[in-house]
Formats: sequence, structure tokens, C-alpha cells
Amino acid sequence: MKALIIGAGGFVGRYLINELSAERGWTVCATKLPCEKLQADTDFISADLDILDEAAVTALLEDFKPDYIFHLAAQSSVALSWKKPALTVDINIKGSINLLEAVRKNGLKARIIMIGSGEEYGHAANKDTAVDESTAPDPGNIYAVTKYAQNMISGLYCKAYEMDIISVRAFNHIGPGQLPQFVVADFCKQAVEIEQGKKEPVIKVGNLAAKRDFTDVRDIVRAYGEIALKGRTGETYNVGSGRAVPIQSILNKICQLSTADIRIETDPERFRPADVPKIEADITKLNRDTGWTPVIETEKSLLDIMDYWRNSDT
Ligand code: A2R
Ligand code: GDD
Repeated sequence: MKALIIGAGGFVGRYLINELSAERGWTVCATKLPCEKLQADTDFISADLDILDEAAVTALLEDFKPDYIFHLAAQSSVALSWKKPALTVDINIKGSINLLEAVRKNGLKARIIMIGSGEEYGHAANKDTAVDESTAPDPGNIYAVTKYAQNMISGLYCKAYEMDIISVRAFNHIGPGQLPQFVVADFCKQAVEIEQGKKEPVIKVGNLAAKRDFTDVRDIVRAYGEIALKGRTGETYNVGSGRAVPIQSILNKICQLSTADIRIETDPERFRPADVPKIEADITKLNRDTGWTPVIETEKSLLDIMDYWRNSDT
């Protein structure tokens, strides 16, 4: 089995390389931006690729001829999408179209896994029950709009050109190595800096009332592998834990796990122009079609992330 992972220089990429190559024995070609380094303790082929360069995408497909393509490349930060809307649209929408066009023009029969987001549901997810794939999205930020556009465009290509495309809506994922632009990595890093005396004993926070559905990245990439093998063409799958928790409760847990005495301070800069109050995944469809269920407890993820920062030079 040959898998091409596009955008593997980010957080999920290194875990997906490991999942597909080391755990499943597939031949993996992983692409990164020229400025990035790829980290994984397993065999894989590395290639530089800017998804905005359609000719380069075409050339790579002709050369590698993958059976599966995992499209991770994105501007993945909701907060940054408010500050850089045009860049977010370019990478997330134009980049996805470049990939779909390159596959179409090549006549390649690869199965394409397009990684979208639970954020696509937006306000439609803000209800008592978890949100399933039949719910019509109502995105609440620029990033979410681009990912919903990716989902809709993928649907069009799948039907119009009979391409083998599956869309994923990944909810919040966490784990060692995530950048501190995301909430759990940020709070754990701050807590460790306090433990190490590098920072005053204050964790700066934004909107703690928001409820989000967190899953360990190692469970997430296992789901991607199962979806590639067992998912149905043209379908969208939620990937999450099935349980949303307030950011406040995650912060409380981090404070409990830390050896430091920590105060909390609200930082207005960390609030967004708008934030959907609750986003929770219904994962019934994914479980039914693939048998996948998450196994890593949040506490284990948090401990591993704290240890990552304790052992990090930055
Ligand atoms: O923005 P950078 O420099 O961190 O690079 C990101 C990369 N990327 C690109 N790759 C190829 N061509 C481009 N024009 C381009 N622009 C950005 O995609 C980064 O290395 C990678 C995405 O990884 P992360 O930002 O770390 O996201 P993560 O958490 O790995 O999420 C994977 C997927 C994304 O589609 C998210 O939107 C979704 O899961 O949640
Ligand atoms: N980043 C950050 N920093 N977020 C904070 C903070 C803070 O200090 N304080 C509170 N929050 C709140 C945010 O307002 C948001 O409601 C929640 O914590 C999660 O924020 P992020 O970790 O930045 O992630 P996200 O939910 O915006 O997006 C992530 O999950 C999506 C899937 O649900 C990213 O990984 C996306 O790429 C992904 O699609």
C-alpha cells in the first residue's frame, strides 16, 4: 500500500507517518514545506511540496502514484484565520482544489482522505446533543468556512468526476509536539515554565467557557488509517471523542497535574471576535463503519504533553 501524506511537517503529520509506516507497514511519501523538518522514527520518503503549486503536486503524483492520499496541509489555526483570512482561504481552499485537480487530470485512482474540521458545524453544533454528519454546518469563523468549502468541493469532485474521496471532520486533537498556538499545548507549556521558574506563576487564558471535544492525536491517526481502509466513498466522518468538556475543566486538570502553585489571569488578547460555545462530535457513524473508538484518556494525553514540555529546549 502506498500512501502520500501532504502537509506532514505539522503536528498530525509525524504521528500519521508513524501510524501508516511503522504500525501498518505501508510505503509512505510525506511532504513538507521547504522550511520544515520531518520528524518520525520510521522509514518514509520525504519530499518538499507547496500545495499552492499545482504543477508540483501533479509531478509528485506522477512520480509516486499513491493508492491513498491524506491531505493535511492547511492554515490550521482558528485564531490566525481571523488575522489572516486571505492566506487561510488560499491554503485551505485553493490548496485543496490544486490537489483534486492534479488527481483528476492525472486520472489517478487513488483514494483521497480530505481532513476537515469539527469547526465546520459551528453554531449548528451548539445544542444539547452531539452533532452528527447529517447536521447542516453553520460555520462560525473564517477557518471553519474554508474547511466547509473544502468539504463541499470534495463532494462535487467525488460525484462529478467519480473520484474516490472521503471527508473527515476532525475535532480538537492534542498530544506531545503540538504548537502552543493551541489551547492545551499552550496551557501545559505555561504550567511547565512556571514549574521551572522561567515565568511568573500565572497562566494567561482566553475563553474558558467554550466546550470542545478533545482526542489524543495517536487515536486520531488510527482513525484516519481505518477510514482509508473501511470508509465509504463520498461520505463525511466525524473523528472525535464524543464528549465535549469546558476549557476551564482542562485547565483545572493541568493545574492539578503540575507541581507548581498557579494563578489564572484572563488575557483579552486571547479572546476571538466570536467563539462557538460548544462543539461535540457524534461518532456513531465512524464507529459503525470502521469499529474505531478512542482509547487514550485525556489525563494520559495531558501527562505526556507536560513531559514533552519538561524535556523540551524551547
Ligand atoms: O503553516 P506551517 O508553516 O506550519 O505549515 C503547515 C502546512 N502548510 C502547507 N503545506 C503545503 N503547502 C502549503 N501552502 C502549506 N501551508 C501550510 O500544513 C503545517 O506544516 C501543515 C499543517 O499542519 P498543522 O498546522 O500542524 O495542523 P495539524 O494539527 O497537523 O492538522 C492537520 C489537519 C489540518 O488540515 C487541520 O486543519 C486539521 O487537521 O484539523
Ligand atoms: N489557543 C487558545 N489559547 N485557545 C484558548 C485559550 C488560549 O489561551 N483560552 C481559551 N481558548 C479557547 C478558544 O477560544 C477555543 O474555544 C478553544 O480554547 C480551543 O482553541 P484552540 O486550541 O486554539 O483550537 P480550535 O478549537 O480553535 O481549533 C483546533 O481544533 C479544530 C477542530 O475542532 C485546531 O486544531 C483546528 O485545526 C481544528 O480543526
